[in-house]
Amino acid sequence: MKLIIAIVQDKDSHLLSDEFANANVRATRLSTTGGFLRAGNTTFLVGIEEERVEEVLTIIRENCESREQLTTPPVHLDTTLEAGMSMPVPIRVGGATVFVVPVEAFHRF
Ligand code: 2BA
Repeated sequence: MKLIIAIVQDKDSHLLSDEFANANVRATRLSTTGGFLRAGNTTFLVGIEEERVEEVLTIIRENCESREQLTTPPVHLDTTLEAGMSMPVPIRVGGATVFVVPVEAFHRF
């Protein structure tokens, strides 16, 4: 068994939940916060048999969209501008950041 940890944008999380349910994939949603943007995102925990990992990755790939977002860098990082005048810069936030990790044991009591 594997544990898939997928961090996705909030905008994609409802559709992804629906698609997991349609495919009979059990998942837990956590409300999380990105360390860089400090904005909300959603983390899914999916415990799944090894032979279904590719299926789950395909569902994630097909339902999570990469988007450009404007962010204002912290003033101390923007050396080109006077203090207090940081300009928004575009960054591309991924469709999903996914970790696949081995599971030593799985119990459902
Ligand atoms: P955030 O940390 O809020 O990052 C949002 C986006 O900001 C990132 O998109 C990336 O485009 C940019 N970014 C992040 N750190 C940066 C840095 N040090 N310098 C320049 N740009 C930076 P993604 O890479 O698609 O990440 C989306 C979210 O996935 C992240 O939100 C974070 O919550 C999570 N994440 C990404 N990589 C991770 C990792 N290695 N470990 C744990 N969580 C991760």
